[in-house]
Amino acid sequence: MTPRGLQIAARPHPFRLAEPESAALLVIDMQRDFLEPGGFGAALGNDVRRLQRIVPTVRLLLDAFRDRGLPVLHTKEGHRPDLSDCPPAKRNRGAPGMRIGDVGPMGRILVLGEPGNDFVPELAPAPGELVVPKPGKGAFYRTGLDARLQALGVSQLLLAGVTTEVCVQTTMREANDRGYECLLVEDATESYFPAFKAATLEMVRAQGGIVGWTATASAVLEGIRAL
Ligand code: TIU
Repeated sequence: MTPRGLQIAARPHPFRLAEPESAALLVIDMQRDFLEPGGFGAALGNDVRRLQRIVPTVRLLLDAFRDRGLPVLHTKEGHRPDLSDCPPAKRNRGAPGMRIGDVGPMGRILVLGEPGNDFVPELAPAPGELVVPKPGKGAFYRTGLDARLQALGVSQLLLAGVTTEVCVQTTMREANDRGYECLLVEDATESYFPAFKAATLEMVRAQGGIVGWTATASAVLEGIRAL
């Protein structure tokens, strides 16, 4: 049982943990395709180095959840090799040097099973942790994630990963609409655009937490350690 009143110091107000096993860490798309040169993020014209600095912080969260035996899930954005799950509306977006499915230095861009589509080594899933491949920005679109979370008895999600205003925010909104309480870990998420990250954190917690909560990783770690 959670000690009565156990909370994470969060904004716009404290985040009360439900039963410990009800809170899962959802790590969004910490893949080479977004964090390393030669992947999808770089092909879109982004400076991918910005995203690399959150890796140690995400690792601290992973270690804390693992130590406590709390649920951990990892999403992975990618498409089938035949690209049957990649609509032209996605493949043709932007003006990238390489498109989804083209061959780059880490294999085919944003294609499941390619070296560049794998997780960065420091954040590789541990045995038993769920990996959720996803064709879209949101982790609930064509994945079965909702059913998996329900089967685990999860009602609260602590979100980390990239990019803040694209896949993370989309997933957080999807989760909120499905009834999950969501907390976005401020220094365990990153964007190619600092202003977009800042705006996302603000819009999540505005209006009394219209989408959910935000908190620092140290506040989350303190809350988890108290469990
Ligand atoms: N381009 C961009 O910012 N993000 C994505 O395409 N996917 C994710 O955010 N994972």
